[in-house]
Amino acid sequence: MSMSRNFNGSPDDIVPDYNSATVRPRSASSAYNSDPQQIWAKRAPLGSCFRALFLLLCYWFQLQPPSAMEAKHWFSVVLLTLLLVGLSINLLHDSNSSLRDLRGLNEKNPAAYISTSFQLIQSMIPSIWEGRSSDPEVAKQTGGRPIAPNLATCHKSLSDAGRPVFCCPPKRESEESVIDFKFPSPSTPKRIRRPAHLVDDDYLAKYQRGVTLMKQLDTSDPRNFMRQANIHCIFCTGAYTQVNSSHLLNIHRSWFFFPWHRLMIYFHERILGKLIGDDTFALPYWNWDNPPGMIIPHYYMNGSFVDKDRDHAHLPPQVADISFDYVESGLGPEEQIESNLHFMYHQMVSGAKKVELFMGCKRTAGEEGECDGPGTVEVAPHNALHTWVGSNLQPERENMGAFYSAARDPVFYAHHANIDRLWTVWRKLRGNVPEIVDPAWLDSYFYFHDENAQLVRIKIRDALDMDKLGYGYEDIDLPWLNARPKPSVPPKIAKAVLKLRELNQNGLQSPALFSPDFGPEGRILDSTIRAKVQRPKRYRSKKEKEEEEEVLVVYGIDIKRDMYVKFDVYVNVVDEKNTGPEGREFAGTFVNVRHGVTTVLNEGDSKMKMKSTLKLGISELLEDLEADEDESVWVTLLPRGGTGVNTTVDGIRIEYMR
Ligand SMILES: [Cu+2]
Repeated sequence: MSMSRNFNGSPDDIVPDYNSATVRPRSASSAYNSDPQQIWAKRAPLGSCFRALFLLLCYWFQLQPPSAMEAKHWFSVVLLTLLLVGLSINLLHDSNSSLRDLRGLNEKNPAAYISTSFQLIQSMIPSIWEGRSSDPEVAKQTGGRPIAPNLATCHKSLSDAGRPVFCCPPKRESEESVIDFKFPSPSTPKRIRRPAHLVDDDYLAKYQRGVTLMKQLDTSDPRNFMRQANIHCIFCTGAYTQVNSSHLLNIHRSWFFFPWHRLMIYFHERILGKLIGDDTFALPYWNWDNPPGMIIPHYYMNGSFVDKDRDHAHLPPQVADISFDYVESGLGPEEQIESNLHFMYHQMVSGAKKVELFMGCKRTAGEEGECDGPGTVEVAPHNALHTWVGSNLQPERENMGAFYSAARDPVFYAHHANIDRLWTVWRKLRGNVPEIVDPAWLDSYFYFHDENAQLVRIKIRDALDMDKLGYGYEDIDLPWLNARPKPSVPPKIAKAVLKLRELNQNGLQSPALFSPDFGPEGRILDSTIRAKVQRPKRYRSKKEKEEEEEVLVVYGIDIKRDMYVKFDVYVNVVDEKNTGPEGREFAGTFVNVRHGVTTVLNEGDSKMKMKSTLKLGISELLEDLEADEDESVWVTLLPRGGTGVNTTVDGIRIEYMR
């Protein structure tokens, strides 16, 4: 489907320049490293083939001086040369032990040398072939085009009960004029976002007036509060199809999560500033990762900040449970705060050592580029807190607890300001290195209305520099930075207990232990699942561990109904029921928030149901549990609050991520 609309007065110049771009990923450090040469090299580390060729030819000439060689020998040499040169072009990776062995053999044992050479060449061919064609994961990593919404396609939605839900703008945005985003002038004062628990009354009066004015705008004005809220509904339910595709566009559970939400609240903030005539106005952030900020900020109980659809048991002074289990944690305020800090450490530090683990999976255009794999912070606190705030009396836990209605609660914007801030904190912790340099991400673009109600097109690459965007965050302590959890049971004792339990599998007392591949039907998460998972590598050096994070992959997560789903994952845990994020055995969590609505497809559209993948970085955890030289680990999946009944999991495995 193509877009027909005016863009700066000149038609047709929207789609071509962004969508015809050939994508040549070039990252060297990112987890999305998609350079085909590197991927193949990883699969078949061959070393310098030129060197092999040289050694091989030298030996050939040693055996048979050129003068004594017949024509067919020359022919073989030329053939061999061509073959090796061809391979070398694709495979310039220098560190191959086979080749080192080859050189050694050259001096000691000529016969073994020749046979090894040919084995090496033989071994190259199938592995290169496989690398190119048979592994869908590899094929996926090598391609991918940027994503963009087709504004002419907004779909209707229906609630679970079949009641229509209107998220689409009253008039198609494809009929509006569009301009490209321009950074604000560097001379305009920077907007500094402050923690919500520290803002003063004057500021609040201003902010409150902004929200009131926004709510008073007519719904024909895209800056109207409900229209703002509906942007989130549109992008979380897949209400737009993608440009040049009949596939729906979603921004959650992938690498679009952080930048898209940044942009959404960025324009929201500027609109508020415009309405109150203050170009320094900045949103507050709900500082739920810091003890004094771990309650819903008090002012959300007043005036236009009120939303009656919140869980009344969670209003101030209740301490937030940032890894909400759908049932009350039963922890006192002090214990809850401590648990939250350990959980933050896990989501921001030990579980987020590689880009994909934090940012989410690589989603690119079309059905073929689809993925479903959220990053640590998106899963929780983000998802968990959405649900924790939403009303337990509403069918879909509206407002905050369902994506379609979440942004109707003013606290949404402070929640997302903190999410956005944590992105910058994580970035800073890793030295402000660009996290993703893949054009499929950088050149993806979205549309928002700016403070003048003008539709603006903006690329992800323009959403990465806060200074240029003209806003920033007031610094605040990161009390979770040193909250590294400790094993809840001394590791040696834990391992002895687990071994004993395994031996007594048939005994009445012992919980069943499954093989980590749960079969094509998967396993229902209606009760605790335990599996013994093999570790492909042991005895890794410190350097190897730094370069390659060990990742526990819970794959094939199939959520059969639109429900809140939460399960926690533990490694080598003895008593999971009494171990939370404060225990080092806690390896992470999976949380699904309700969407709240079903999108009604336009004719000819395709909707793909995809299973989700949870990736958990466990290198540091394994060290702390003294398990990093073990050949296997015991993994426990613990469904929370009865939320796993409609969910199956296909299995668990361990991978390594660069
Ligand atoms: Cu969202």
